Amino acid sequence: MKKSLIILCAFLIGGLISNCQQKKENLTKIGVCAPLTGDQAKMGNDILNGVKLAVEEWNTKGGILGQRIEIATGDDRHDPKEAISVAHKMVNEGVIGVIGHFNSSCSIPASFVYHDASIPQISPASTNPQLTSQGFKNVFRTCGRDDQQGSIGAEFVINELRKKRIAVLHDKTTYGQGLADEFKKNIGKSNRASIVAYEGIVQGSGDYKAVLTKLKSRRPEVVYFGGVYPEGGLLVKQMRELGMKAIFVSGDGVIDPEFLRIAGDAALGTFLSFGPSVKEIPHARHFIESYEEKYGEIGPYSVYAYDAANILLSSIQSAGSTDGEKISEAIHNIRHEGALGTIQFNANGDVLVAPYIFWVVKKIKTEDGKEKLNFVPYT
Ligand code: ABU
Repeated sequence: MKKSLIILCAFLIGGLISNCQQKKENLTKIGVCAPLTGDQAKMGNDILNGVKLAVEEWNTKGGILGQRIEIATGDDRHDPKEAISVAHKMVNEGVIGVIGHFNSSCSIPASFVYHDASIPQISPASTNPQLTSQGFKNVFRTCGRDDQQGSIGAEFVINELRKKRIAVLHDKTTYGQGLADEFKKNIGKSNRASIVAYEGIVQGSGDYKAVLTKLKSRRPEVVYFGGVYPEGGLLVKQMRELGMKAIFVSGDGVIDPEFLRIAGDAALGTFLSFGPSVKEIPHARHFIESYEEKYGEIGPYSVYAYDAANILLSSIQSAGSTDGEKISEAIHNIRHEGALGTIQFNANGDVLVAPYIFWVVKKIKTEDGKEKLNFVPYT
């Protein structure tokens, strides 16, 4: 009796294991890596939601290569060391492609891990030029680059704002300092404006009044900041508290509703470079309706993540394989008609077209007659 009970248990456990394995074999995993907790979690979760939407749509249509698609998440907390651990976790979990990371300081070190494992990596948001300058055939991005962004920033300050005394601040990260340096380099090419201060701040320190007081003494007309919205919001708020009237100009890392929440009315008149409004892109209608219905307000990089996920999945489909090298080759050859319009990649993995415009913070009237701060395309 005891012996037959043991045999029955072994049979049941064996069956369960085999069933689990079978289920796993019927799954294709893709990774999403970004800061999913902490002060940049808003951007990370915008990216995750963009990928989730694409995956849900593919699964509704039957998945990929006859398998259901599952997302493996990696929270790098915008820490480069954590990003490397997360990348190894992705490899161990058997993902066949990664959408991520958000921060250039995470995407770049993680790219070595994905490269060694031949896993395609598409960042929706990492704009530092180095990411696609390493000769890695498996690395791509759907966003633009900071050499473009720094150059149009300088052009805007000189020719549109017509300001001459420029202070530059950065957050000492790969993205923030890289963008600030590109901007500074391009200001330096002109004889119509000069850099009156160049300083680094510490991410997360919260109190920037000492460095801002130093800047104030140089009487800048513009403060250009390379960094992300938690610090951007505090900087402009503290500038106004110190009575600084200089125009605050920054890039794509700052353009998030969280910046407006942190800065409040101090954000008024701030200029930020980013891509054109997704609401103006005819191809984006389906994305906008589906995203808003499922996840609410669209984040700045949600659509870049949605297109990145669709590019990865379409490339797996066209490669007819989960082999990383074959998928990367398919991504290089793709002409993707996505929510952002047509996306194709050059040999380095950069998009062929990445338009930038400037946005300004204004108060707009809401449907219920109230006023709220918002980003408006600058014309
Ligand atoms: N490009 C905006 C911030 C993300 C990064 O490149 O670090």
